[in-house]
Amino acid sequence: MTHEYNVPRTGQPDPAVLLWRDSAKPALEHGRGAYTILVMDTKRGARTDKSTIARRLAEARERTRFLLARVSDEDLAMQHDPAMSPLIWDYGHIGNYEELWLLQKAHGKNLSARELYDMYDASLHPRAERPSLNLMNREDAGVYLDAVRGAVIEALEGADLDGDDPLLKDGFVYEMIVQHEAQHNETMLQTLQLKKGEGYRPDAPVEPPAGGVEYGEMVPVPGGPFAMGTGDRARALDNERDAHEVHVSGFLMDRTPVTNAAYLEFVESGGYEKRELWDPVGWKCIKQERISAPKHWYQPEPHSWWTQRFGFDEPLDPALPVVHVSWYEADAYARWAGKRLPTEAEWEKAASWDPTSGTGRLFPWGDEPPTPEKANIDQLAFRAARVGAYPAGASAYGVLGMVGDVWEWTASDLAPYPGFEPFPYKEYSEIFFGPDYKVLRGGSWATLPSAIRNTFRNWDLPVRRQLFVGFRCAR
Ligand code: AVJ
Ligand code: FE
Repeated sequence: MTHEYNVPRTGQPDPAVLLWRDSAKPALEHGRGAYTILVMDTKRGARTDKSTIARRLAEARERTRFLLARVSDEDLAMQHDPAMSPLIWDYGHIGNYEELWLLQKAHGKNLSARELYDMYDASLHPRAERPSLNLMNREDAGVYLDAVRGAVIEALEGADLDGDDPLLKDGFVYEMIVQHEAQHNETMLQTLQLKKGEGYRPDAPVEPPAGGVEYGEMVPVPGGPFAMGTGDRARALDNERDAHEVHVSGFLMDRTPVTNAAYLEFVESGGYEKRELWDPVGWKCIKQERISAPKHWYQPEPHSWWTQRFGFDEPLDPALPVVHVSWYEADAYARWAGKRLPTEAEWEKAASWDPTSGTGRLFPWGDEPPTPEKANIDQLAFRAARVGAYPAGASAYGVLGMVGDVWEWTASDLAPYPGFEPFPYKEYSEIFFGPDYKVLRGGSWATLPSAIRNTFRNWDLPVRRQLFVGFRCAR
């Protein structure tokens, strides 16, 4: 099958290059130790200028291609897990979603045929169905993505970001698309972690800091009101809005995520055999699936635990945060430890609230953009670091590692904030509201800086373990 687009494909200068002519060239390439993505300051009403938008779009694309360049055509087309799309679907979907929002919805322009929209519409095809679609291969998808991007950059030059259209206002729809590509980058890494056969390891990862702290200390967070969520309409997604006052009672929060060492005690003390520790649905699920340890853990011999990361075997590092656990496993561990999972509100207060100024922070450490000293994000280390390895990233209350390393399960179901309005479409978050989905916070080492902040809400089913997800406890 060939796909036709109404955009010249060759002999044209790349408009993205023209647009970023004046702005500084991205300071660093992947793996060289710092971030290429500038985090705009949403707090003071500043908005991203067009050359920064173009640059961010280019950076997200660079990362997508960096990740996929190391995957064979066969592995790109295969479905590696029934819960995940073939990687080639993600690739085409990234382009089609961009066409839908940055061309069709924002500017009334169109490049491709209806059939392409149908194929790459996530709500039309459950992940298990996606391999049977007549998907574009790497080359065709690459041409398509470039054609869309070329037209997008062209349209951006004339876009009115100061008008009344809420989609374009302050660049919202562009921010949404940058975040979408970033989210799919992380999804693709989840798929690569599930992949069997040849291992996956990118070049030049940055060494995460070696230092860490013992797991176990708890930090007091006083009760009282704080502002949860955000009124930001430029960068935040619909489910993060609006800012609203929430009262929480005083509580204790784990200073760091739960480590492999701590979780191993739970495993070895028979935690997976004690029904009373488990949510009844979780109990049924672990018994049915014969689950007795986090995903990817195994024992070559009794009491020796190893794990597989991206197809490579390594001994379990006791100081790393536990990862690839379901909500049910996190919940059972917390009960076993005499603790509980934090609610979403508790998590956000511990991460964002600055009791001195009485305001929320964009990141745990403040409003300044992430750096490799503050958080393990952006796929630079390509793994989680030991807990407590980023003291410079502490929140106002002194809680560590809230952004980066591993996503953290919370006790809360995904629910709308007061006055929630779906924007720009119900399928982004509204259709997931309700008791089926649990909220995850904080991002992982695989999350791009553009796609994480203290107010960001992620969600998944409580049985899922494919995310780079761990947890911390409260009491
Ligand atoms: C917010 C991460 C749960 O991956 O399903 C991607 C984000 N929305 N494409 C997902 C999303 C549309 C979403 N999560
Ligand atoms: Fe998507």
